[in-house]
Amino acid sequence: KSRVRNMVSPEKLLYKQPSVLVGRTDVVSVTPWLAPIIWEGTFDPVLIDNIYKPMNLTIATTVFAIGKYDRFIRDFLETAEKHFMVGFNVRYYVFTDLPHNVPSVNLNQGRHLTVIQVPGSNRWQEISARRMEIIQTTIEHQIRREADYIFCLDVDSKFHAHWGAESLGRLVAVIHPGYYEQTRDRFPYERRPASTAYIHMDEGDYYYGGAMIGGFVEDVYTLTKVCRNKFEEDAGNSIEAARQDESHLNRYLLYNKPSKVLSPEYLWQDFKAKTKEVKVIRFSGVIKNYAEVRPN
Ligand code: 2GW
Ligand code: MN
Repeated sequence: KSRVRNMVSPEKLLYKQPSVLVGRTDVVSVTPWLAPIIWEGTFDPVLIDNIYKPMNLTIATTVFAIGKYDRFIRDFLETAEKHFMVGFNVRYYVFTDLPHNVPSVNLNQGRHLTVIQVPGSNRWQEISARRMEIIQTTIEHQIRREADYIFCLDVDSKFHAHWGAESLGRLVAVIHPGYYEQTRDRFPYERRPASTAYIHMDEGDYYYGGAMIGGFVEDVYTLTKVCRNKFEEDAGNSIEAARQDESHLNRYLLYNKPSKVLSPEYLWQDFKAKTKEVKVIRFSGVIKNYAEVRPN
């Protein structure tokens, strides 16, 4: 689709004066390579959405629902309609082996759903590897023409609060809610040098969650292409990274720094109690019965 145009200033919008002295001090809101880390209280959502809205952007959103994960689609879509990129053009792409099980959900104006049939599988390793491949090829054949930005999300999740244009950037990653208080040697990176996802104990920035990748369509295209190739290279050497696609993602992001980092507000887990620095949970993974939803 069209390249992203210059920003248009929000005319006649009254908003609070920004300060260079007063703001959040309990969290770090910029990385050492000067990418913003998005926390509640560091941005004005009305101002940001007003800057981006005149650009008439389209945001692609991909989710996979293979096998019994079809049960998560309804809540995902219904809560996204309430909270995710409200007022923007959104195109959902649902990849599933059971297209007839995709529920019909009422979509707001400017929002569109495409169901794409993909082969089923019983092996997570295969679904995980194929996810990168399918995103890559669908960007090539379709999404590239239809959207400016893309978010690739886990389907076993719900939105609970505002997720808007503050999340847009060239390459966007999210900090995993499980490890942000830990030192890098405790991160579950792939630690075997034989894997192409290998990260040394003394390296690494954050532990990023695999349930959200975002950015310009072309940047996410390159990410999925590289991760897919490395996945396949590992498979050829009979090696599978510790956390599959998440391991490859973390390795990619170490050498290709994200231009924006979302705080764990954008990827929580329902079983985890809220911590004091998290003022709002915007998106979280639901509690699931593993025995019930996962193939053996
Ligand atoms: C099949 C076997 C074992 C585990 C999952 C699946 C499975 C995954 C499936 O039968 N059908 C399916 O549609 N999925 C899709 O993959 C679905 O979109 C789901 O949200 C996504 C990731 O699987 P999930 O949500 O069960 O794994 P989590 O929540 O533990 O995911 C984190 O870790 C993964 C790597 O191990 C991924 O990086 C994922 O993105 C992370 O959030
Ligand atoms: Mn998940």
